[in-house]
Amino acid sequence: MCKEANKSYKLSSDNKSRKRNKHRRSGGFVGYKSPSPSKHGGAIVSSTPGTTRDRRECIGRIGGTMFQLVDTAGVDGERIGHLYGKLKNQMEREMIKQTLEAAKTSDLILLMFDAKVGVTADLSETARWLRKNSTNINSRVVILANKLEGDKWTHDDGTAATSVMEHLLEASRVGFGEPIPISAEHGEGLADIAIIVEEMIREKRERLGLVMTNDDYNVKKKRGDEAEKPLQLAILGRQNVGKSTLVNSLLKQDRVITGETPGLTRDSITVTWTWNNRPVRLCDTAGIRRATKRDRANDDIEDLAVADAMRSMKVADVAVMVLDARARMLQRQELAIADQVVKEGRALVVAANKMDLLGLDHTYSKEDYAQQVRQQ
Ligand SMILES: Nc1nc2c(ncn2[C@@H]2O[C@H](COP(=O)(O)OP(=O)(O)OP(=O)(O)O)[C@@H](O)[C@H]2O)c(=O)[nH]1
Ligand SMILES: [Mg+2]
Repeated sequence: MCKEANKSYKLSSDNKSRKRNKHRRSGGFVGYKSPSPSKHGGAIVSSTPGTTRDRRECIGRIGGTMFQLVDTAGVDGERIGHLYGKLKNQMEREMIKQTLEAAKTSDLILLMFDAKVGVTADLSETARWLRKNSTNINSRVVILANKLEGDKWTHDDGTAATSVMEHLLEASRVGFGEPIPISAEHGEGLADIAIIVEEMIREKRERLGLVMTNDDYNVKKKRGDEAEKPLQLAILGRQNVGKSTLVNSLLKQDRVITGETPGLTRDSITVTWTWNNRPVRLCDTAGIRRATKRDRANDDIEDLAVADAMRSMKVADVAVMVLDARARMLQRQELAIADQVVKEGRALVVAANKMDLLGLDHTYSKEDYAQQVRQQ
């Protein structure tokens, strides 16, 4: 069970039942709980392309095997163009940079395409891009043919099923071996991924000379649990005040996307950070606008992002509310957020950002500003 993202990957694979014709799935039982953000706090899922912007990590589990799972923003030819400066959208560039970082640091890259649509120029270009940029010699790319629920598509009846089989054949020529047919929405075909993950974990352990069994892991985890629990720190505030920039400064790396477009962050992104030898779970969240403004915008994704931010605040030990100091005083929305934090019994820290833009001089100092905010 993934705690932060609440994604549940319970996969149990049955290797013996892998006898299948070319694109049939294994008979292994697969249970995949698709994230339901409004209820469970998982990654925001929407049919709108480009919903995922940041790289979101959580712990996946297959049987007793644990691994780190990273969800990334989608890649296509155009977005790759933004990375190499041919196109100039800063947000797109930030998104693809995060995806590239995930690809470079992962052992297994699952490249997913819509098997009903087939191999597009975007998929071929992404495959080329991965081949060129994958710096980890031990990493492996596996193509997932998505949206193949049920078994109808395996019957060659001269109609849509035939084209799916052709798409799979085409995908096998992309250069990463045979694609694995899955249905992410229905949780089908994931046992085949489980087999690959288990294989890769075994290989990696052997390569690194690690002989830790799952029992060892559980003992270690239990000991760790008993030792020191990381402090949960949620960074909250209105849009564009600099929450993500603050997270990156603390981590000393471009871990989350930042930029001048308000509403950039969507999913809450939790990252482990060590401060003074103490583990901290640092959580960047979406900017929170007033409900009236949100109502006017009528954007479901924003509503889900705000709900995710509030959920992150509720599980935090400390909530840091970031202000844009230029406003010189707390906004009504900020008072409402602070009120919620206190009502939830979380410790509240108020951080004034963008002090460099405040125009401080002898008539108005940092202390004057702090005094003004405190009085509110
Ligand atoms: N001058 C100045 N600019 C800053 C500072 N902190 C952040 N910015 C800029 O403010 C803009 C917004 O920063 P983000 O960190 O993306 O803001 P955010 O609060 O995460 O925004 P959302 O995710 O949209 O809610 C970016 O263009 C940053 O470069 C600061 O201390 N000084
Ligand atoms: Mg942000």
